Amino acid sequence: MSQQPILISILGDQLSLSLASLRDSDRSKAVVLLAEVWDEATYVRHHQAKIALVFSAMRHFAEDLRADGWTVDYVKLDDPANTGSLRGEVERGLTRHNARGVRVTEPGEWRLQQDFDQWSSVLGCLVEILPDTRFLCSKIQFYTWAAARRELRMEYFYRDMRRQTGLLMDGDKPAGGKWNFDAENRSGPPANLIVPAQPQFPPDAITSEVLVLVSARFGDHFGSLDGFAMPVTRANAEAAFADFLENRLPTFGQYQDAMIAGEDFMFHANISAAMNLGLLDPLAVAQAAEAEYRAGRAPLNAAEGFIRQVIGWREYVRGMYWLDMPGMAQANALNAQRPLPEFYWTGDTDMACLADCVRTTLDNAYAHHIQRLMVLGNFALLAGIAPKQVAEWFLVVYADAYEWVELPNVAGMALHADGGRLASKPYAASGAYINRMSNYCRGCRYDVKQKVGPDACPFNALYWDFLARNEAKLARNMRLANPYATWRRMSDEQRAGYRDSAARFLETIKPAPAGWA
Ligand code: DLZ
Ligand code: SF4
Repeated sequence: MSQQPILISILGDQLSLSLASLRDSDRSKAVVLLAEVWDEATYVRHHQAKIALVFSAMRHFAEDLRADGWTVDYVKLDDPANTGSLRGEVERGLTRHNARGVRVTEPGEWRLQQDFDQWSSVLGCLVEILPDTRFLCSKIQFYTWAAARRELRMEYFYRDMRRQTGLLMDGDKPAGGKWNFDAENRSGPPANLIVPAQPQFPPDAITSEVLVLVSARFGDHFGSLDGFAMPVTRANAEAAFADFLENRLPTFGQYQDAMIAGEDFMFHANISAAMNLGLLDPLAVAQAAEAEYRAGRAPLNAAEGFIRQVIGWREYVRGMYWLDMPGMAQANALNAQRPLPEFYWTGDTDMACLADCVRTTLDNAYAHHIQRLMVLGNFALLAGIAPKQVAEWFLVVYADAYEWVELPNVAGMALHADGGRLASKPYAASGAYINRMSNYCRGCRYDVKQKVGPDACPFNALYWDFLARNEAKLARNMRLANPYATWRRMSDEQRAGYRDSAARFLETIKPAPAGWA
């Protein structure tokens, strides 16, 4: 290279050839740096499969970049000179390539944004930070949307995104005459439901090498690498998504909220890990889902439900994250202080629903939406587990979890720690909900129909205990008017029975030992 090159530093979840920092650069005057670093692999003790996925996808992406004509410098974790930090690797890269400056795309997490903001002064060179254009709504657009409103509900944001993208629009009207078909996404699972198998992507040579590395260096982290078969390239991810469109999208809408013991993926697309890494483009997947509906191969409630998650909820939580950080990480509106139970790490509990949700999390670094929200999240909400501990757990255990998406979902949606900024009411539910939406209760030692006592489903007493404990904060919420009216109609004895049963159950929960996460 005749003149000093620019160093383009790409993070492990920025694996898109259309990335802003690449799109604006000249291949002949740039070196792309990808670095596996100890700091990113351990700032929380990520699930082993999550680390394997990120490293393998990074190594495959380096190959894609080279094939696309880029000069790539790839630093492996076990390179003896590896400093262990992103900043350290960028500093070494600048010297190695005699580069004149650094170009990056903004990171997905606030802690890294703080770090990037110092790079220019610390490294003593020009550091250009470009917006992440893989999101459909820029931060500025979201801040402008938020500034004009008192209540920041996803539904109105989603409608704007539908209008902006033209997805599922007939002129200026929503397809089918309604914006949201959520009410048609709530069937429980019938006994004979057949769920198609997930596509598998067995390890190639690159992934096999990564699995050996992760097992040697992170073998004491949560989770298993057995049967690792996640998509690690764009081609894999596109094949996984095509399989979803063909085999599961038509049924996805109806059973979006259903759970069956041992059916770890149900009809879900299971593309969030690949999409959050950058292997799939959100707009393209939403357009493909619409095309299935327009071609008559998928019903509207399925296509709309899927598109709402991708262009509505996903973009909305990302906007809320940047709007509310760093406060979001500290929020604890319900003053929940209980430590995280040990069974979140081991799955060792008699509650069949929770045991199965932790098991799939250990096995797959995945649980589907309703398992996360209405079993794992709901229990943490009702039991009053400290939001920071719950958030850290979710960030550790799921392959798709980066703080921009995980924290608003946990602190805002699941735990109501933000006092209702994201969700108009807490997603609190008793055992009856889990029984309606799953077959878990049939295999449980607790009885979902019993209200109190040692054999009653713990969710039942915990539900009323939660409402009673938080009455001063929640009773004025119109959406909780019915449950609070029921609570007040109960006899003193009934109320005391629930509270006593909940207290006895909570006493039996063993907290996780310090240092798990
Ligand atoms: C999650 C992750 C892991 C495990 N390892 C790396 C790494 O070694 N190098 C890297 O650039 N990125 C890694 N990542 C992804 C980052 O943590 C992610 O970019 C930030 O959390 C921002 O979303
Ligand atoms: Fe879960 Fe209660 Fe059903 Fe057991 S009875 S599976 S604890 S909801």
